[in-house]
Amino acid sequence: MSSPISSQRLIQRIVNLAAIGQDPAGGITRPFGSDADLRARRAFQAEVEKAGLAYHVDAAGNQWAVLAGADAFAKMIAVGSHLDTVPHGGAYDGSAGVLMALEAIQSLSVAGYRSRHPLAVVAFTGEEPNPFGLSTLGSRLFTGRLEGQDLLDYTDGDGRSLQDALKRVGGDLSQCNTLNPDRIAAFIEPHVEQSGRLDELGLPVAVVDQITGIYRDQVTLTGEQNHAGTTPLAKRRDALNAFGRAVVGMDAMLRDVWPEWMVGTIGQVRVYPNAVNIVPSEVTFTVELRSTNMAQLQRGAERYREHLTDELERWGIAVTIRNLLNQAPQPLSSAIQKVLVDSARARHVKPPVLSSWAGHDATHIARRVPAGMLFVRSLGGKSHCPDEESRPADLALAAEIIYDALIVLDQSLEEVLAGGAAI
Ligand code: HGY
Ligand code: MN
Ligand code: MN
Repeated sequence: MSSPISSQRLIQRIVNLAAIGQDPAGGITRPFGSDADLRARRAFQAEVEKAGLAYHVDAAGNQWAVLAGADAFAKMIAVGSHLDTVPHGGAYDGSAGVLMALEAIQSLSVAGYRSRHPLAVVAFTGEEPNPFGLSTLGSRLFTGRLEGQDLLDYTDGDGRSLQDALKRVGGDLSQCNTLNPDRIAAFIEPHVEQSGRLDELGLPVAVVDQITGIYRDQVTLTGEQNHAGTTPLAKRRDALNAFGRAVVGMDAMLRDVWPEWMVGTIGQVRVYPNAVNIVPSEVTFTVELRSTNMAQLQRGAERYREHLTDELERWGIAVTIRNLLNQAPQPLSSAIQKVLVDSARARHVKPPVLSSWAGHDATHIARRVPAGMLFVRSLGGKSHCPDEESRPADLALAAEIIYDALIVLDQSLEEVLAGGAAI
């Protein structure tokens, strides 16, 4: 199937967006609510308007670019991802998905395709962890997994209000109860793979069958602040020393019990008072576990919690644990997987079906709407780092597959969704 996808336009947009939020310390830092986030949103809006699509922002701050459909009663078919980044992140996570979606829908418009359904590009608000401690914010508000009313008093560590941050990008927590995911009939999230499986297989794209579960805690270890020279080893209650035991204990548990089934990360640490000649009295850190098996995820969480408490309380360290997230793995629509596989095959590519060990907005959308994901090869399997890279030809191919899949969904949505499985 031919298409007017412009690889050059797609790559130029990725390059332009990557210039926003460049961090002098490395990579791109564009968290939700930052000036860089605001600038990226404006740049996306400008591209949407240039492409001739109708633009609006919903109460969750999600940005929508819509190509109108012929049937006034037909539900929308949406494609997209997110524009925010992790600290010191790369140019492809999220952004490439939004821009592949824009390229596909703009190309349908350029080709004069008259769709029955409205076709929409969506850029969800704040997919990555942010200072408010709420990742996948836009998709959770959109699907009612988070209630805007419950978050009106929410602030970040510096006392800035979530409502103010959301209003700055055109949203409003008090209006989120008007959001209605049922006006969407199907959703596809194109995304870079972020791991090295496709690169190792020498394949450009994959179709995703499920998205990992994610469990997150914030842990505080409290010992006692004292003089680094005058406090004998036997009398110390050193919170940082205890933290070291916690790290080694969690790593040993993961390697012994679940080498294939679970990964775990301690990614954020704060030490108090963090001075060269003081025994540290407090360490706060995050623990994250991921598994595609919910029972394993729960067992892993229980085991690390037990280990931490048993091991560290013996050393006179108080352990406080606050759960931040306990998100189940999410299967994706087998009907949409099939459309994506068939569309790839029509372009002479046989995509493998892979599970995602990264989290995505599609997790939340899939709970309400038939949803699928298309992965694009990440070179060297690098992500959440400045070295993230995908080939222009792979990205353009993925945009073509999305282009074709949108036509199939638009023309035969009911049959596709009724057809279900069998890839
Ligand atoms: O953390 C994640 O897996 C995602 O990249 N937000
Ligand atoms: Mn990410
Ligand atoms: Mn992402």
